[in-house]
Amino acid sequence: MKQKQEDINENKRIEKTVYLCFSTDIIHGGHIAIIQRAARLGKLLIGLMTDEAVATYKRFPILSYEERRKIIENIKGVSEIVEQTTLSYVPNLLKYKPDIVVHGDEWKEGIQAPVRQEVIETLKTYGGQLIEFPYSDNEEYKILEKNAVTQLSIPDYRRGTLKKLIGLKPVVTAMEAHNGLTGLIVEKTVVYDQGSAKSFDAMWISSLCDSTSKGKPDIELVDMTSRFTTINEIMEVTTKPIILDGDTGGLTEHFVYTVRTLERMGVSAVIIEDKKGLKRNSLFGTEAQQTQDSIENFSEKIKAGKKAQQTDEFMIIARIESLILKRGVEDALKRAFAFIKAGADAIMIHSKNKDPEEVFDFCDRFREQDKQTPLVVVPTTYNSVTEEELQKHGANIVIYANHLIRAEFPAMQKVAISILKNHRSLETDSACMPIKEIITLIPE
Ligand code: SPV
Ligand code: MG
Repeated sequence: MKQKQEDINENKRIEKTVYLCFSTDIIHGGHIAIIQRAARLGKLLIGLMTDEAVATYKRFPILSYEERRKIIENIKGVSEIVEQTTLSYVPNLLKYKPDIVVHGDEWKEGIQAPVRQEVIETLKTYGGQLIEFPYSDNEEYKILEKNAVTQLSIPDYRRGTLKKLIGLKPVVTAMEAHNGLTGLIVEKTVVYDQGSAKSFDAMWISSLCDSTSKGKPDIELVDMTSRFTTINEIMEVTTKPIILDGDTGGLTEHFVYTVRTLERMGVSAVIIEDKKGLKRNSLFGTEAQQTQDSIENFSEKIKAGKKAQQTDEFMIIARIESLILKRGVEDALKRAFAFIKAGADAIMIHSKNKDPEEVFDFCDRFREQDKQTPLVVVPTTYNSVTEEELQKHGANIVIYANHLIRAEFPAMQKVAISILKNHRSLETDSACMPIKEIITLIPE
């Protein structure tokens, strides 16, 4: 009789489907314990987050989806693995209708709370159940995660993450950073909206912002040694891939050294623009005297850089200034194909028009002939365009080139003015972040 009851229980157990989402790439005892507990409730379906989903909400995964899948499918108790492509569980819950969703109870608070709420509401629609296990705050596991972050900042790992992201995401976004603090903002800012997460994928070390933060004009006056110091400062406290605005690249004889240094540092890409002589910021357009380099000279510079390059992951990106200098889309296309022939890994097309039409035109015509080479765009002046629209026209990387410094300057100036006017700081206190908050930004 006892045997029979156990059989019935066993059958009931098998009937239930249990869903457990996994995003981690460091599998430890805590994960095994939760898998075992979940498996006791029924047939265990693991929703394994894709690399893109993990990279967007947490950090770049050290182990790829495939590697993680191989490990998890061999853990006792796991019946099946399915892809979870978003932070939100909803698409998978509606698709697989698991009877039970299992999670640690730590997600009741903080960034995951809206994701949890969505799970509860979706389960309600078909009579599913959420089971939460008490979360154990194990110090050892926290150290493992810290070590993973350290590993991500190692040059040999960091360098390749840009190429990987281009392969993973429909569009890669980069935000400018000009010091450790702005680097931390790019690294850590995440926005959660309806169960999805969005953060910047990469950092742009702008010549304009690096120069401006030093109170200098953007004319290649801040030398490479100083630019390397800025990069280093940012790298020390962040892990996301770095794209350097390399201005004109300087003399070809100098550029080859720059390439090697950047690779050694773990920078992912350098973008050099096809200008020569005294470089002025592109947003001056034709108001400033600027000279475009010849296709031949610039191609030679690219070729030399590619020859000097030691790793496969580093990218040399050619930036075309034809639209800035009002030479038209035809000239820009001619240059793009010549620079790719010279070895450029991607093309950046720049424009200072208010609307994106000429950039769209360039991208569409470029994509008619080349479906592969990544395209980079910088929508500073044509800023009503969305990332999705740019992506539809074939753009792969969208750079927000100068926004943090432009936000910083007026905010600081306003505070300075208020203190001068009031002879005290009380009136401006609400415009300043409390010290308690600002220190939470800084890693220990
Ligand atoms: C920079 O950010 O320094 C750039 C982009 O080169 S732009 O300022 O638009 O020329
Ligand atoms: Mg620049």
